[in-house]
Parts: sequence; C-alpha cells; structure tokens
Amino acid sequence: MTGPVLVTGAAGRIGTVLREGLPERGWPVRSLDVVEIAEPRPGEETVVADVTDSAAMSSATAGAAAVVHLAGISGESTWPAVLHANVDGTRTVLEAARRAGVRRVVLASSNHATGYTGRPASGPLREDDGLARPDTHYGVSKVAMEALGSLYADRYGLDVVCLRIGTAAPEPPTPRALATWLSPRDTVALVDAALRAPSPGFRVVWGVSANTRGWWDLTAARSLGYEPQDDAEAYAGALVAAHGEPDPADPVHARVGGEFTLPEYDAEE
Ligand code: 15L
Repeated sequence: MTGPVLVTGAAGRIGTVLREGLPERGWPVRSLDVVEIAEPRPGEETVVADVTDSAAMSSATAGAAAVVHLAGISGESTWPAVLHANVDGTRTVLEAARRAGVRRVVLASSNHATGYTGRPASGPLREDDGLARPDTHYGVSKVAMEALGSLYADRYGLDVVCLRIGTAAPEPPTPRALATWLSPRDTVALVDAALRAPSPGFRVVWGVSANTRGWWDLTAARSLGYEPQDDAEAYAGALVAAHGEPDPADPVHARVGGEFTLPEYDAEE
C-alpha cells in the first residue's frame, strides 16, 4: 500500500494517540484538523481543513492509502451542529475518499449509537444485538455514520470499518469505564487492524480493551486481527475505593451509554 493514512480530527484525543502510534506500525500519516497540528512529527504531513468542505477534502484525500475519520463533535450538542459536523462531515469524507480512489475508510463510531441498551446482566453484547438505540443527537449521528459507511461499501465497494469506541482515555476515568475503557495502545492496535485486515467489506466492531468487566463481545474486532493488551481491571481497586462499586440501580449504570442517557443530557433545540 502506498501513500499516507489521512487522519481527520488529528489534533484531538484519539488523533494525538494515532499520530504517534500509526507511524510506529509502518503507516505514514497525513494529519488533518481545523486547527494547526502542534509539533508535527518527522515525516508527518499536516493539513488545516474542515471535513465539511468538499473541495478541501478532495485535496486532502488525494494520494491517501486510507482514511481514518475521527473529526466531529465528540459529545452532545444541538441538532444543527451535530448534523453539520458529524453527518454532513462523514458524508463529505466518504465522498471525497470515493472520488480520490481511496478504497478503505475507518470511521470512529461510538457506543452511544446504542447507549439506551440496558447494561447486560449476563453475556457480552454483540454488534448486531437488536436495533440501534442512540442516547443523544450525538448517538444518532453515529448511527447515521454507520449507515453512510454501509451505503459507500455496498454502492461503491469501499472497505468501511466502523469502530464503536467506548471510553478512549489514558486511564479509565470513572467506574463505568471499567467496562468501557479503550487504552491508547489498544486504540492503535484496533485502528491498525482495521487498516490491515484483508477485504473486510463493511464491518461494525466494538472498540474497547480486554476489560474483565466489559459488556461488549470482541469476537468481531478480533476477527479483524485486533489483539487487545489492556484491561481496566488494573484500575478497579483505586476507582472502587474512590467511588464505590458501580450500582446497577443508579441510572448512570443502568444503561451502557451511562450519563449520556440522563435527562440533563438533553441538548436544547
Ligand atoms: C464517546 O463517544 C465520547 O466521544 C466520549 O467523550 C465519551 O463520552 C465516551 O463516548 C464514553 O462513552 O465514555
């Protein structure tokens, strides 16, 4: 494979992890964000552009080997804002990739596409267990992202891998994250697997570490070649000492989307 991997939203939390980790796995990176990339690494290309700008995205995708699309609003916001940044943005990225002849796109979906799913009492949840159950406008935009990915895979033959990311953070920040954590090194491993898997077609996989308390079945992600190394359980002692055991009667712990399912998460408009 030739050409760099275009990473959108490269200045963000996950983008910053990938800018370091992908080159270590042999992927040159072209980093795109609406803000200037601070301290580009040797060999890193940088682009300042908005993913909803189709002309800019045409130039940014030219010659790329693949696209990893992270850009967008990463939490709840008003419907117009989410629609523009996340839904129009994803469609613009996929269309630019198609026109540029880029054959593979990895999309940063989210557990919030299914956030109203009840926390499982037993057995892990599969990607295809039941309907989408978005918990917010943001969650709806991730369902739309997956639908757009499916369209571009079926209609134009792109390989599109959607990662339903849990809580991507250096360490699990809350008791909920004992189930949902995706460590930085597993983030790199998962994206690397999504880029490398031979002819995946359209896939939706959970993006979490090998958490002892995890809710999600990693069989599909592992079938791409993902081998998670980390387990949030290493942080359980400290988190439980500080916050107590997660209480299933607490609304934050009753559904997989956590606080995103609470009434106060209602965005205006
Ligand atoms: C997400 O999709 C969000 O982008 C992030 O801010 C976290 O809230 C995460 O999910 C999570 O569920 O912990």
